[in-house]
Amino acid sequence: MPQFYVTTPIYYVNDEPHLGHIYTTIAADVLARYQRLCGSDVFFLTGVDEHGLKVQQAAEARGIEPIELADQVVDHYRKLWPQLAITNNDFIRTSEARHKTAVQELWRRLDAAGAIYKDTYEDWYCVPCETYWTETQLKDAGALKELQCPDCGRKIERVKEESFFFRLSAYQERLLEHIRAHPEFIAPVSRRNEALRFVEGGLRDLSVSRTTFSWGIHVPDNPEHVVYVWIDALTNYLTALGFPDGEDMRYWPADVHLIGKDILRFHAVYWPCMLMAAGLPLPKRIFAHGWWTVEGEKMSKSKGNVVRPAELLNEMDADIVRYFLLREVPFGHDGDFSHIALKQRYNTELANDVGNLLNRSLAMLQKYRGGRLGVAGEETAIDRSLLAQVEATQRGVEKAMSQQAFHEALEHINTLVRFGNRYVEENAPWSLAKQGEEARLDTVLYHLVESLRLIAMQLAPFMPDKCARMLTQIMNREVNVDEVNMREHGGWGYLQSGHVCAKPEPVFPRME
Ligand code: ME8
Repeated sequence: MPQFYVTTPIYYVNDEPHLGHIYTTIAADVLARYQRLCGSDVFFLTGVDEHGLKVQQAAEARGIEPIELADQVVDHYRKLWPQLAITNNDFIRTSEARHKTAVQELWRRLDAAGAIYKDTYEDWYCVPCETYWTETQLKDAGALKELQCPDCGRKIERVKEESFFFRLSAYQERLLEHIRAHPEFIAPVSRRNEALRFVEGGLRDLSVSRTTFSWGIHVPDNPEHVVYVWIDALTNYLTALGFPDGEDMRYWPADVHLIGKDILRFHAVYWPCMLMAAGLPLPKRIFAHGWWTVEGEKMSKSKGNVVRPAELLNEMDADIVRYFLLREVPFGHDGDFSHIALKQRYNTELANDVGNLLNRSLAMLQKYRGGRLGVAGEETAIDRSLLAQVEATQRGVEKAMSQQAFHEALEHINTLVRFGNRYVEENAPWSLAKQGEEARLDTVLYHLVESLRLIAMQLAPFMPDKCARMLTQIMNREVNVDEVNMREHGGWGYLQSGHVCAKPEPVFPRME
């Protein structure tokens, strides 16, 4: 059975879940569900990043211990994911014992490979980004005078301490070769170019330990030094598989790390170099998605416009959020979240197109045949076109999903849905009924219902609950989408003549 390992970033526990967090996690869930549908053995990982100065400071500001803050935020994540129909196989917390084992083991390997050395560090540090900056980098970014972080614009601070360093510079050439030889390694292309430019600009050894705070994992046999939070965080992708010798290590290397564009450098530069140093295979792909604005504005706490998932879920079904986020914006681009756009997408593509096709098809089947499918007779040109369209959709979706082009997958499905509605108009089953063309009527109704079944299957990774309801009406029994799979159910002709469908019930009522 093919294996598929997909990950999300692990989210900092200094903030409650927001739109950005659910975006990556929903995308990862759709990939995981799609791969399961296609028969892969899937490992889907998400979790939280609990260590580092940023979390320590957030806890101090609340007058609690970092672990208490983490426990609170973890609770929210654990409650949220099922509400969004997220089917992660594991949820990692970096405060867990298994993670300490993995981080320290990775450290030992880096050390044994000669990739770690001790030196003194004096530089600038951005706490919100947990990123170091040299004076040259600040000067180049025009940020030296104001002492602002070139990435986030917030205040940076001077740090001077003894530190362990990772010989990042030693892996520069190998990394360049790897990126050049594997065009699919970093996506989309704009991010691949960005990573290439960064590496070509020269890699500087990376400070990978801190002595000025304690909230983290200490360096093996060296309790004064805490492992740099990004080294700690990135290792989570191995921890969950039981690194170093757990059975689930068979899922490594990851098929895709989904991340946001702001954390590209850590995943596309630091992480591969660490893995090379440790003698581990590199992930097959790193996909960096874009950022959402909200009603045209940057999302920020100070503006008070942060989209909180709990509020969204009060207003609408999780499936609608899932559909909108992956349909509205090509994955990899920035986009804008607006209630008007969401309502428009929903009403046109789901209520009008999918909902209408389902309702009218099942309603006609009820009206003319009491819900019972007849024998599909001789095929005409338009039937063959519909079948060709079904097959083209399945192929198109497969290709799009292999590239994380969710919006394209959905466009393929929507094209088929629109074709289905045209098929209804052109065949006018109501006229066939009136004229007593019984055989043709049976053929047309069969084609409609069988297409709908396959449409629901293709849409199921995106909208598991809505599609379960579609399939339940079509199959006339409770359908668990997790048990549906392409091999058994993905071919045309699964529905047999004589099968009785349920009465239609609206799955996509119009949004007012
Ligand atoms: O970066 N639109 O955690 P994090 C889209 N702990 N995505 C957004 C967004 C927006 N407006 N705002 C934030 C971390 N994000 C680290 C990761 S992984 C080993 C460690 C995304 O909680 C952002 O791009 O700050 C990032 O991918 C994710 O939220 C997590 O951010």
